[in-house]
Amino acid sequence: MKRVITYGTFDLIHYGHINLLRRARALGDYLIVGLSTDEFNRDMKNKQCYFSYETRKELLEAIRYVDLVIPEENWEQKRSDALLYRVDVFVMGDDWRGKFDFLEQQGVEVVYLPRTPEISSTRIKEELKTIRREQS
Ligand code: C2G
Repeated sequence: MKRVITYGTFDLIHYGHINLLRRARALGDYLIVGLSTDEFNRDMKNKQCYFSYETRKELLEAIRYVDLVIPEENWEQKRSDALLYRVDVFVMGDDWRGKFDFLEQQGVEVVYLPRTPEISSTRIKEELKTIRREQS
């Protein structure tokens, strides 16, 4: 069984996330998602999520490409996660290109996939704010 892992915040799940998860899963037989906790987002990623960790986890677990969701609590856990979950392939969008190549030293294949253009959680939030302003 080829085990794949990826990490992210996955707030306001959109087709860019789904495109990433589908391609990641296609690289193996089992996909693990390291989901950024609310604390990690707030303290280390400077991200204010719309949905809580529990809700974001529930949404991810409903996606056919996702087999397991684990908490991402810090930047350093990728090495130990790769060992603990016997990961073969690590996947991220190419906005992270080069940032996690160190995992190759422990025999993990590192793959950066092209991001889906245009869409982002930030853009969705901005456009919703505009709609709300126009309606008020
Ligand atoms: N993504 C994508 N296309 C988009 C938006 C996101 O391919 N239009 C990918 C990102 O490249 C990432 C994944 O979807 O691989 C999750 O995106 P985010 O939730 O924004 O995750 P990020 O904040 O990049 O956190 O330790 C790694 C970090 O937790 C990654």
